[in-house]
Amino acid sequence: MTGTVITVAPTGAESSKAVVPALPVTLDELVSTAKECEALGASIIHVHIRDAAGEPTLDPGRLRATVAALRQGTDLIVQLSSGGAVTDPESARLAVLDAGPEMASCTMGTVNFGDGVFLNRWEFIVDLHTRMQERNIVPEYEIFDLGQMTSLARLLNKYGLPAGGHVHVDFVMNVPGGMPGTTEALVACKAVMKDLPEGSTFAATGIGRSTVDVILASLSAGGHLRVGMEDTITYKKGVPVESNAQLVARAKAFAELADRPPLTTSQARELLGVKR
Ligand code: KMH
Ligand code: ZN
Repeated sequence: MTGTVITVAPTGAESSKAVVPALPVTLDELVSTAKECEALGASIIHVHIRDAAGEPTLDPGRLRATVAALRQGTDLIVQLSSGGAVTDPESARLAVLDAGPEMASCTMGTVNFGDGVFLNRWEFIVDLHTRMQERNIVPEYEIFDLGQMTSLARLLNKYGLPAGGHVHVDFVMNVPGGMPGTTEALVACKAVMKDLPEGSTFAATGIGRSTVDVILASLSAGGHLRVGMEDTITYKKGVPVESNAQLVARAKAFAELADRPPLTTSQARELLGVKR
């Protein structure tokens, strides 16, 4: 399939509504953002949710309601974050799977994350991977640094393929503490794709000002794209992002220029082995 899977990551756990008023934090805001982004060519939504005060939460009831509302309002592949915020305990992160998403993230190692630590112990990763296998939830393996690709190869060798049988990774680049958002780093990660099963696919996202560099590098290397206000709140130097739709529209334009237009939601499901 020659098109591009565009994932939108609209909210994240790091920005606050007070500082970024355009950030979708309520369920209504999230669903209308999702609809806009789907219409522009997004096929996956990577979801972090907020509580009534706009703070990050992994509340099980809210997660279930979010999955239901996104399913009802869109055909997007719903990918819940199992990463949460750096302060979330492992038990709450594992319980995210109980909300029954089609996909969930699975980060392949511990990384410094700004002033915090995004902790992902080996045993925790194994737990996430095997629970997703049991529940037919397709993982997106999140890679913040090169060595995490080696951990992924080890995970798959020891514990088998994920639900759906297809391996898809996302290079999350330029987190302060992780790999840089550069073409060189992306090429290094792509080189290690050879250690993953034949046909494995990758997407990439560049945090902050590396966003456009990473879009261009990923498209030119045959990769897919993730964009959204989880990853960048500045459209270009000195210009705040107006909406997630603005970022998806830009990603779509780049993908079309590269002659790899956005895949539809059903094409993305077929590629990634995701069953609705
Ligand atoms: N919020 C970060 C600490 C994920 O969603 O799986 C973790 C994160 C990764 O965003
Ligand atoms: Zn996330």
